[in-house]
Amino acid sequence: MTIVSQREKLRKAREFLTRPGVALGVGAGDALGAKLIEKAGFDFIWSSSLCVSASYAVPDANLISMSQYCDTARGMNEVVSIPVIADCDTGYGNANNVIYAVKKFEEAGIVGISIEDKKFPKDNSLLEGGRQELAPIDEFVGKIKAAKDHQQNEEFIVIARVEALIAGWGQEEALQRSLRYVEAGADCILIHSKAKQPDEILEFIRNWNQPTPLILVPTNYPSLTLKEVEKLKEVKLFIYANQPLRASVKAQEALLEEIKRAGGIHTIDPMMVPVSHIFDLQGVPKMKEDEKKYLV
Ligand code: SPV
Ligand code: MG
Repeated sequence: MTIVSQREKLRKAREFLTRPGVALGVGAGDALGAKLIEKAGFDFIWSSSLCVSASYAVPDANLISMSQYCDTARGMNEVVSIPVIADCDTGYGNANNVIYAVKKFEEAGIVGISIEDKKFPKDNSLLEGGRQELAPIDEFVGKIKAAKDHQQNEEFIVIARVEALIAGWGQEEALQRSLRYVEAGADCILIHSKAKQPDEILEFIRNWNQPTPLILVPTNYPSLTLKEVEKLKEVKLFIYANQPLRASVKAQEALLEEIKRAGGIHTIDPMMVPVSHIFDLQGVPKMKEDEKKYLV
């Protein structure tokens, strides 16, 4: 990895919001996952609350602490040269918690945070029967202002994530909330939907006649392709939030089943990468070069 400064990452991330086209991010739950995403050529890492909490095998419901999320995001940032945007749920409490989170995530080299307008503790937005209670608008406006007033780097991005469609409160509510959050200083609006088709998202976008960029997370409506999103000039970031996590669980379950079935590990080579591949991902070649220079 070439070492890229936080300043350069911030600059790159800001560019995503203004340059033509759509920047593509993928969700990670740890540093190794982040590295794979960078290697595959994506534009940025989404430090996903779902993926990070899944790495602890606990529900995505604010059970682990802000420090655990932040340390994980820091670990990702340390091994990639593309920007890391952190999913900070509702900001881990009230506006005081948001102020502290901004300080800690900025110190960790993160280029931006997303906070969502649900009540703390939140439930995952895609959870069937999950608690999708929205916070009062003014309370969330306070959080956005608190974040913007306390960021140290001018380019740091504060994303207001609107959960009105997730909560079933409708387009009007989603639009009204988004406008208030933009007024409060949000740099982008992440408009989330759990509908199985992109219709409600497309309706929202049609009504969005603001210069503030939109962000989409198409997990539940995968029929919306990048090609189609590129035609929607309002959308600047597109996030595949959890697909590598789900693929790796599937791969690991299949492998474990095969080991049990075969009564040994003699059949599973085609299901794995060689250990040398893991060494490469860990940066062993660079360590060996360093050893030649510095070990006597
Ligand atoms: C995440 O990746 O943690 C997200 C997206 O917040 S979602 O799981 O769709 O809520
Ligand atoms: Mg999340």
